[in-house]
Parts: sequence; C-alpha cells; structure tokens
Amino acid sequence: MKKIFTILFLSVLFPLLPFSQVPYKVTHNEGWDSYPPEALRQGYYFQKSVLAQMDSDPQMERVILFGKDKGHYPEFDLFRQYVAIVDNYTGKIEFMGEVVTSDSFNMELDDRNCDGISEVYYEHIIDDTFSVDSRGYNMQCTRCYDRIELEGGKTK
Ligand SMILES: [Ca+2]
Ligand SMILES: [Ca+2]
Repeated sequence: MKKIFTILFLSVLFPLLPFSQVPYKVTHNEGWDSYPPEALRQGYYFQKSVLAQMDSDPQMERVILFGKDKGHYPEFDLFRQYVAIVDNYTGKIEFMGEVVTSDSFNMELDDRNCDGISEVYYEHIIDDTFSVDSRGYNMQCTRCYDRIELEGGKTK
C-alpha cells in the first residue's frame, strides 16, 4: 500500500519538477516558407536562400536567389537570375536586385572587409550580350563580377 502511495505521489509531483519544464517549444515555421510571395518575379523560380547578417540591424536577413532558364546550347546553358534580400523576422523585402544573365545560377556570401556584415557576390554576362559560332559552340562574352552591399537599408 505504501508503494502505491509513493507511485501516486511521484506521478502527481513529477510534472511539477523543474527539470520537466521545457523552456521553449519547437514549432514549424508558419506563414511564408522561404520567401514572401512579392519577392518572386513572374516566371522565376526559387533557387536557394542563405541566412546572413546584411546590415547593422542585429536581426538576420535572408538572401534569396531566384532564376529561370534562358537557353540551352551544346556546350553551355544560360540562365536569368536575381537576388532578393528579406528581413528574416518580419518578411519585409529590403532589396530586389536587377535581373542578369549568367551561364550558372550563382551567388556567394562573404564578409571580405571583415566588418561583420556580409556582401553578396555574383557573376553575370554584361548587357546579356554573347555570341556563338554557327554550330552553337565557342561562346564569346564579357563577364562581370558584381557585389551587393546593404548599409542602413541602402545599396552601395
Ligand atoms: Ca540585419
Ligand atoms: Ca562586410
């Protein structure tokens, strides 16, 4: 009988013990998944997103690459792409990049000046201009390596 009382006592007490209290709850994100719908231009698709510190506001930003196919050639493919930067907490769009042409979906984040704020780097073909020979080989173009840097919400 004493044992039963002990078990009953423990089963009532157990949920009240400090170690049984969970300080936070893990839930799935609700609302927008990877990006707010306004960040998606018509005909483009989500490619990837990276969480990064993009400005002096301690809240993190989500840097998102969107893209679509532009054309396929024997030796290479062409794509259209752009970068959007979204406040990860509010979902507010902080930056919408220009659409550029490239032969790969590319976006790299780095803090090359070591100020604790990341920059976005990407390569594209200047003026979307390129040429190929009669068989579709030997692409000629001028490439540009660009940078997106936010500071106080402004692009440099
Ligand atoms: Ca921030
Ligand atoms: Ca930096």
